[in-house]
Amino acid sequence: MANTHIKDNIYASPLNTVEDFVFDSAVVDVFSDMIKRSVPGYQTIISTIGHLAQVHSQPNSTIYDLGCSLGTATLAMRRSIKHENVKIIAVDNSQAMVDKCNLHLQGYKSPISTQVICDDILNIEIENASLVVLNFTLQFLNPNDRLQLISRIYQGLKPGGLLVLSEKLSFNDTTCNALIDELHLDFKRANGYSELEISQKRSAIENVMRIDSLECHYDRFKQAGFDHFQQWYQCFNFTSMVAIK
Ligand code: GEK
Repeated sequence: MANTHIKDNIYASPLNTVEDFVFDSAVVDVFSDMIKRSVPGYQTIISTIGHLAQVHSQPNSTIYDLGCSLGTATLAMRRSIKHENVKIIAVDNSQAMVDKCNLHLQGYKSPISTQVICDDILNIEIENASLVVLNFTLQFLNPNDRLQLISRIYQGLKPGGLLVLSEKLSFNDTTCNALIDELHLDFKRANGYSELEISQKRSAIENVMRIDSLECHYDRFKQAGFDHFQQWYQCFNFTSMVAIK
């Protein structure tokens, strides 16, 4: 597998103008390093998604990994599923991600049919799903499109089916928000990111990634039709929630 562990130094040198963040080939090359050094608990969340797939996938159903990037969650699920006739559909709208995801998946043998689609997740029909994963993807959608996506996921889930939604959070209390945000920045500093890298990345991503509060996510789950939902993980301002149909 080529180029998977290249160090992220995209924002290490001063830039004249910091453009909006895009998931292009430069990001794809360092993505594995970037996400591990930026998202506290990423590995725990990935392995728990694998475990949830083992326990909650249903025979003769489809699993969706929406915003699959390099396919890390897909791989974790594929390794764990023991049921008959389960297929995985992984979707990302970055062609560079999809190409690398395909390479990544080809590196591991599996009897589970896996389709990687390059498209906007808003265009994907969700049907006969026992598990849908949105692992740090919803935050990149236009806020006006989020409810309709979660509603379509609810409609497409089988009874007992699960949605796993991982997101960066904002907090309504500005004092707490500032403290927890600083804890996250200290996590990035401890992982070797400089002040320049942190501030240039922040400028690049602020128009692209618009984060919601936990209350907003819970309201949206309710509006979409879910009666059962709960955070199962939080570290600083990063959470993973589960909603059950
Ligand atoms: C992981 N889930 O490693 N349609 C399809 N893909 C999209 C869209 C969209 N509208 N918007 C963004 N993306 C992964 C990590 S990364 C999270 C997910 C992060 C894709 C985008 O191209 C990128 O690959 C992914 O969503 C978000 O478990 O970088 O913080």
